[in-house]
Amino acid sequence: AKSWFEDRQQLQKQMESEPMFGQYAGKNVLIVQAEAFQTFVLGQSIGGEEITPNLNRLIEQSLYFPNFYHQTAQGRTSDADFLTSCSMHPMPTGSVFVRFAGNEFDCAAGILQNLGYDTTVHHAYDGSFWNRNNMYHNMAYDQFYTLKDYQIDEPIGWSLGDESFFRQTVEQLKERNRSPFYAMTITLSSHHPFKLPYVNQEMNTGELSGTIMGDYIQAARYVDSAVGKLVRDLQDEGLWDDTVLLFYGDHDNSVYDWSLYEKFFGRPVSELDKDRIVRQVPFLIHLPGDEQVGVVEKAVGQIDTLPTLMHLLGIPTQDRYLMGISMLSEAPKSVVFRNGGFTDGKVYFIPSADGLIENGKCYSLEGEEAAEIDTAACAEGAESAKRDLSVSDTTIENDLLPVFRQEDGGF
Ligand code: GP9
Repeated sequence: AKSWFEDRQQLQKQMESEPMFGQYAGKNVLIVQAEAFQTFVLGQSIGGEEITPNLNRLIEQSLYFPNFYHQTAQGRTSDADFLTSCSMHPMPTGSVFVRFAGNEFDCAAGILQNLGYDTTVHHAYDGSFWNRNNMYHNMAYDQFYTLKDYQIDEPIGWSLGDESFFRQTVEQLKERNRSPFYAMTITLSSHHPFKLPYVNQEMNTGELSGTIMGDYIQAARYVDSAVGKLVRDLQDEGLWDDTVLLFYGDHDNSVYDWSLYEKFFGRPVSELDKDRIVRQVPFLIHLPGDEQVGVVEKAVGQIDTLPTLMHLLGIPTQDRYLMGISMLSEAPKSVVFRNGGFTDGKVYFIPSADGLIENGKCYSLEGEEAAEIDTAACAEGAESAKRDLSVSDTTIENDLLPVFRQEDGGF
């Protein structure tokens, strides 16, 4: 496993000579991990009304990654948190947060705390859910704001509405009055089954009204409004121009009735469409000053989030054990899914249940229309995906980071 990481560290080193390295050194970082928020609702309208008007505008002022994929497994929201914060794969069963909260990892909060950042995590729910209390302690957050730190003045779903959650989170950050800060926020209002109070249902969802998809779209619209208010709040508080904002979806919405998607898109969805719809979640980075704006088409995944942040902040990672690669780097990469599937942007591999590569499905993404091709074209990538997953599993199961560091001569 260590030699795999050494190769990865060489690729990661490449980012230090790339243009954006360190361009946002010392800036605040605010992360929004949005519950079950998927890419397919972005840029879409129903009856002429945009579902996500605020995010659509924010994307135009940000670096946007349309080919970003979640890589979560059974640990759902906690897996997304682990992937993005610690740049390793989730386990095939259970949640790393629950099973391995005592391990050593190289996570964002710890790295940034060492460099003088104030590190906080905010989630308006029971702190013990997903074993967060223990895992966040391990990840070196200065404070974990949980349900008990919020006033439930907007009751929605499991606890507090995202609008109030963001407003109170900005107040918490102001009260702390420390900079630079690294704040991770985890939303909740768009949790399955997406039923919002009537007053929060802002959209007319047309023929989807009364279906779970209609409810999901209402929830997406509500989250979009909450993000719009968060941005205005950050502007009003004078934080906007000093803060790198990341927004991403954690995982899919567990709605697998494909007739609803066919209604939504007004066209049939293929097997490949289904796999991509389930795995694609939004990812955008808003950078202070609106200086860096554009669409990055590269295929990237949640595991690449931490290296990307390190790239922007100018923090070298060649002595860290991160499995991702900066999304802003030219280094080639593929996105590996927990089921053994992968994509490098050119091909897309869907594995079969028996795990035999020749029984999987390999698609070419090049050309006008995606087309199924011989699995031989995906064989090397699928082998490499297996290796990545097994390196991650071995490292986590045996808590190898302290061993690696000892071999490196201490840390
Ligand atoms: C609960 C929230 C939901 O705290 O993070 O987690 P999920 O059920 O989506 O994994």
